Amino acid sequence: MAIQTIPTQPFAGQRPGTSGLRKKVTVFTQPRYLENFAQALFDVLNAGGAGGRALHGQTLVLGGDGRFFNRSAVQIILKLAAANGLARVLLGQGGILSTPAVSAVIRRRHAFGGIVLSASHNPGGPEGDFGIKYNAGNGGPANEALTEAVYARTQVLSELRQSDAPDIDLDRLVLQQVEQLQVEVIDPVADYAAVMRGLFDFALLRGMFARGFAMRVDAMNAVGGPYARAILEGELGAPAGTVVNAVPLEDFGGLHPDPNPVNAEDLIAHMQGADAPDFGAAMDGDADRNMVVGRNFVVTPSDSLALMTAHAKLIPGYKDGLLGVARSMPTSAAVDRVAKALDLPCFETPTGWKFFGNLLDAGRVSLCGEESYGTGSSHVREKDGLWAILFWLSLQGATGRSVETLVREHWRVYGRNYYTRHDYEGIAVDVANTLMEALRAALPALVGRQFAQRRVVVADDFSYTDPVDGSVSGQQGIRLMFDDGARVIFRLSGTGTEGATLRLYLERYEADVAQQDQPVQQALAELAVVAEQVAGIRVRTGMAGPTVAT
Ligand code: VG1
Ligand code: CO
Repeated sequence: MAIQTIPTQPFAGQRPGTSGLRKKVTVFTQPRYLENFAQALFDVLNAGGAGGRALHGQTLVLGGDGRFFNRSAVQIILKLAAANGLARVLLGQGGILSTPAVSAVIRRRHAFGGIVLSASHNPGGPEGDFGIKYNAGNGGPANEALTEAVYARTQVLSELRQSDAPDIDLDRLVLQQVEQLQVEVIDPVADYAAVMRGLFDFALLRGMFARGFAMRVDAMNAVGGPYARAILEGELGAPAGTVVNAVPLEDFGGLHPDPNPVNAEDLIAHMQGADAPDFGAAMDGDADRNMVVGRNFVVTPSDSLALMTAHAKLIPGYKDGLLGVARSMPTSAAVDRVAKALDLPCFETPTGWKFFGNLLDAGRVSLCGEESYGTGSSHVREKDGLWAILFWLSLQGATGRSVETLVREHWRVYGRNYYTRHDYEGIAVDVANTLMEALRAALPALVGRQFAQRRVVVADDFSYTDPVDGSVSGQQGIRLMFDDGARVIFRLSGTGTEGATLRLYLERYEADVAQQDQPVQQALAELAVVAEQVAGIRVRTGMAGPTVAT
């Protein structure tokens, strides 16, 4: 075994997006593509790119969502890690670790950081997507300064350092050696399960299942399966079969592991009808997203965050109250109303979990959420699908109320924020950019403009100044805010791998209980018309409507 120095050339476009570097598998499997990115990351970290300490002699956590190329990518990264001075890698068995589990392991074991191999909710398989993301010592996604430094490094890289050692055994829970690097294969679930035990009343949950509470969790053939099975069926005594599609498959069995009513239609179908279970839930590819469903009733992620905030004191891990809450800008303002009532600080951040890290580290917030089916708390530094499911299960156990009753009561007290997201996928990149530029240029003239009974009070391009480190992130989404609290937001996705995806977010507030039961798309139809009038999406893209509306 020897460490070799291999010449390489930069690949264009290795810039991480909303959540790491995501590309087609066919791109990632080009010789030296993954190697280059990992080498650039190690170079930046060894130069003190994560707060001054070098990576040399440190411990890194490594695992992924089990998608196609996961196992090969692990072997590649280990060979580079061994040649770049790491002392130890904690590797999830089989190369498996969910995103929240990576975060939990980094924090519990005081690791230097971790690498997540996942393209999250993007489809997998040889024709699908792959991804890689670095998480820092706090367990959270690297900040923009670090990801930009890694990108810059990829553009000038000329050498790889890697070991020519043979592949290691990913599946046995033993200590192995690659050069001087120790690779410890760990149980992917143990650390994560310990964190959950510390937050929730497992005895209460066990009692619910003992009394016949029926639940269906769809893991969508992705990485959440082993976690949900071990905790729900193993520790909490839910009947076998409570977790379906529970074995992570390289192509997710052809499913699109994005837990929304469109992609998780099988779960939605099971939650309809008289014999439906009490509670349904789904997770995404890397198990950081969640969808919560009651009998004949789907919970909007923005409402979920608001409701969790309102009831947090019922959960042992949050019984002393919350420090504050944060939501991404496009997420509905439902949580703002709860925060106001509870006198809690409430922050609005750009899209992407990395922006919550500083607020969590500084003790300014306890719960965070995004409209894209992501909720989480200070227990890790990622959104966490199974945590959210256990939270909702606990709320039902503590109150004796159903999902639907909990949400309807919430609307009665706080009002309802009707909310939808329209995705226009696969737009030509230049068409999407021109659309956004035209909108930006039109902003000054939009302020004060009247659309039917509403008037625009704010029209801007969202810019965020991190209250902890003062860093500024501009151009985070175009907002039209109206005098009645309604909002229309436009932004381009930063996780796609084909063309551009335009996301249109629509929201309006309804205080009148008698008006809270309209079909969502109907309730927001007027705002969709305004969006079209302002942005000309259909004219510019030639699309008759969104590809997905959730
Ligand atoms: C999307 C979501 C965003 C989420 C991100 C990563 O990003 O909108 O809220 O944080 O995915 O989630 P974008 O840039 O495509 O809108 V995951 O579960 O894919 O890591
Ligand atoms: Co995800």
